[in-house]
Amino acid sequence: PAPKYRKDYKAPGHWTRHVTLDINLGDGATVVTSELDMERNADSPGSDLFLDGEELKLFRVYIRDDNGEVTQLQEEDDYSLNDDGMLIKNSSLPSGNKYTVGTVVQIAPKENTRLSGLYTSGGNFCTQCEAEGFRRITFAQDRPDVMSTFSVRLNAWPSGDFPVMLSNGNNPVPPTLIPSPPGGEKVDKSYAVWEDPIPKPSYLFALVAGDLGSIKSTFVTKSGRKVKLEIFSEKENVDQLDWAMESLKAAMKWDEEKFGLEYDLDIFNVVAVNDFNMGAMENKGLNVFNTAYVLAKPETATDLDYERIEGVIGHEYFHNWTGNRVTCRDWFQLTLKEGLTVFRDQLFSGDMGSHAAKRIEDVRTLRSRQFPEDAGPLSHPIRPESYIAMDNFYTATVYVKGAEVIRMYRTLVGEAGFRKGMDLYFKRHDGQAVSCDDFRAAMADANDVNLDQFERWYLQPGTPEVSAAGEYDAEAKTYKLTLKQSSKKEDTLPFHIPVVTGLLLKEDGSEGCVASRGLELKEEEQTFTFEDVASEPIPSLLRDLSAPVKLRYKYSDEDLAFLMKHDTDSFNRWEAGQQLSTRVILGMVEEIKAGGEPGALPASLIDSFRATLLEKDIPDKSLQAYALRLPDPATLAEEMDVIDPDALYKALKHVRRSLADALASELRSVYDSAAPSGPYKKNSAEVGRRRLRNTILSYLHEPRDAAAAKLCFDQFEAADCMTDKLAAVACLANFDDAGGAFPERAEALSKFYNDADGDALVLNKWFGIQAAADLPDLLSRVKDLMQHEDFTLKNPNRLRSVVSSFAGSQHKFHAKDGSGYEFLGDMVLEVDQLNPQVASRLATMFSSYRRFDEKRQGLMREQLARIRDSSPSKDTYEVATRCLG
Ligand code: HT7
Ligand code: ZN
Repeated sequence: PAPKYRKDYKAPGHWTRHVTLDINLGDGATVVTSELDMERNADSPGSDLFLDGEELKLFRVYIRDDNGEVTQLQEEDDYSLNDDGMLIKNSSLPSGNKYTVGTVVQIAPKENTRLSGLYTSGGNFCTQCEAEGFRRITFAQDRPDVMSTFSVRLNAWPSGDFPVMLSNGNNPVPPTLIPSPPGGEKVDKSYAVWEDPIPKPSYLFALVAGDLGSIKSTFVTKSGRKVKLEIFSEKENVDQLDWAMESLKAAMKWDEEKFGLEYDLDIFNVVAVNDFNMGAMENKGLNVFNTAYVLAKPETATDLDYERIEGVIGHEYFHNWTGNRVTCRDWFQLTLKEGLTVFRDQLFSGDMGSHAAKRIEDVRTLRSRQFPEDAGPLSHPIRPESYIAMDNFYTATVYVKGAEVIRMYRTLVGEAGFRKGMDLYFKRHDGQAVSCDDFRAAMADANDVNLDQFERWYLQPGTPEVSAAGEYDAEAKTYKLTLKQSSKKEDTLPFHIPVVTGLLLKEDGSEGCVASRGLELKEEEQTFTFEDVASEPIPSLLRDLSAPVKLRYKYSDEDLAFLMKHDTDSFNRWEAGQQLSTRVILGMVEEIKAGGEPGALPASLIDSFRATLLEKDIPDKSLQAYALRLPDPATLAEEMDVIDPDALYKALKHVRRSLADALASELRSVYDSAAPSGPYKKNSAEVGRRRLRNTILSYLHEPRDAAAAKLCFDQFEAADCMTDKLAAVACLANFDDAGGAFPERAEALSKFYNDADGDALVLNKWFGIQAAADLPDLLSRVKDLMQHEDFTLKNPNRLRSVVSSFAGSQHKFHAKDGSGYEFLGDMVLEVDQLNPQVASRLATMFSSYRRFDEKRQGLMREQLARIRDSSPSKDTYEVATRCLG
């Protein structure tokens, strides 16, 4: 398959101004009649017309000129077909400026296992059109720079199976029975009409039809318009929709208050479906969601699930302006909408809860997912230069680093300046398909600043490193800070990096920060001077992680302990603790690699953990919990020259166990004092309390002895919500029950399964904790799990709950004999037959192979080559070949 290049962008020779669809959803095949009202692009007269189309059975193609005259087109004479679509010769098109192209095609939604285009989930019809799914429904200009209004008529039979028929926009005709002809055969058919008056690209088209339950509400916009809100799910789950509705209303209000952005239609619908490749989709006025990001009740959803639902509901809603009204010129610009919308959802979640906790969570994701991606063969700039399968570019880099880039604009121009930039962006580009350069220009022009160099964040991949060194002049009372930037990627030009820096006086940390400045590092090396610094400071650098870079500064252990205690930036207080534990863990990794056994933990680490554990004045218990968590394996692995998964596993286990032993009584007493004192509540204080207590439970279960098993089982039995229940059973899953030991494990897992009572999302958790358990024979247990009657490869959530959980838990995946790799290779090949998008994503789990020892590299490369050589889908082929380089 041939790649597409960003540099080759060309506007189309024709524009589709309006799309009329008539879709027959029957028991058998689905027939789609479409009419595209076209207008020639005056800039490229005489162009042929290309319509994308894939796996469509074509019945006929016709043209209607602007006098209403219809001509049937003939293959070869008038048009040609290939696997990608249809090329209609200019000579077969009317010479006038405007004309209509009609096609009639047949598709097979029930056989659609790719979950792209129109497919069925649980007997209901639904669509997923981003990035290139619309072409699997009908022939069309399936490219984001072609924006059209839509009229959709849905016809369905038998009518009783389709009480719900939805599409984008307004609904002049809700589901209505088609009258049978007098005296004729009874027609048990119904239809509905939807009109979307706001031009949109085809990737935002959606339809949903079937038998669903719903909850309803309304939202009155700031200008007084009443919007009808409705959230749909399978009928048995409607009791789990309230939180999504509450989150939606909060998001609508927040966007009005923070960005002045008001919803523009009279209807906003959300539908939850069980079979979905990603998290959710922002189709205009009809968001479609993976059930995992909608359904919640305390008995089945954890606090983290609730937070994710709030964030994703917000994210998809915010796309209405950042993505839908102003969309992408081409798919290379994906971060224009995704980076910006992730940033907006991060701000929203911070405003709804705690900014510091949210920032820590987001930085953990950046470091554990994006930094490794940027260090491996799939590394790409946030605005990629080429792709084979666009679906492969919904990456941590485009989304998460993209959001960091947007955050840097705000750091550089300030909150008010950022709002001015956003206002100008909407003023200039509402209704347009634009580029990342247009966004940057709006930010620069609104604030009268030069952001030319800032473009390098869009052009250059890789995680820059910033090293810092400071010098205090006691006589002059100045502090000179020298910052240097570098990159592991060759030919990288200096980035424009905001380095927010605070200074804390060593002698009297209690005075807090004496100076805080937003430094702008633009050269390879720059020195910044702080005046009037009374005594020697310790710098607090890159506050709140003001840029997606790796910072190097030679802090002593005492400096870090000082910052943990005194830094006025709560993110950097957490960061200092992470650095301290990273240092200890990596030191142990070296000892283990050198053939030794890991030694005792330094007293400084135990003391700082004790201090954090016993700290009484942390109002936000989530922050306290995060400060007690060790850096995750993926983040630690990033700091190793050659990743040694066995040594890393051993070191981490040793540190966790040593902390559990050294602080046993303190951990237990804080665990006990954090026990629930009343009925379940979902407020931030209670969420923080549960988070802290369950973080402590994960230490307390480390001895893996009878007492620890009992403690976990007691929590499991007493739990009044999924958060506490899952935390307990996840710990129990780690107890090795070989030979009948620890019967609590099987008992809890069996009870958990029975309590699930078939709830798909709870069963995903049940599969997930077992597939990620810390057990020696994990792979064979995973293979057994896949024989379970509730396991299926066809549902992406279920598949990931086993396969991705196993591979993501690292240690057994990287077993030296290559068994984990062979398992993943087999899975990729099998799933690729069903769903290439999901398979190629699984294949990316091999992408860090170059970071491992020769033997593991060879074993992973073998699997990648096996995948590449097995004629896989273009999605999976692209991942395998890019990994192999
Ligand atoms: N914009 C949406 C992306 C998405 C997607 C992409 C490819 C294949 C399937 C997909 N489902 C959703 C989701 C978002 O980022 O908001
Ligand atoms: Zn998005």
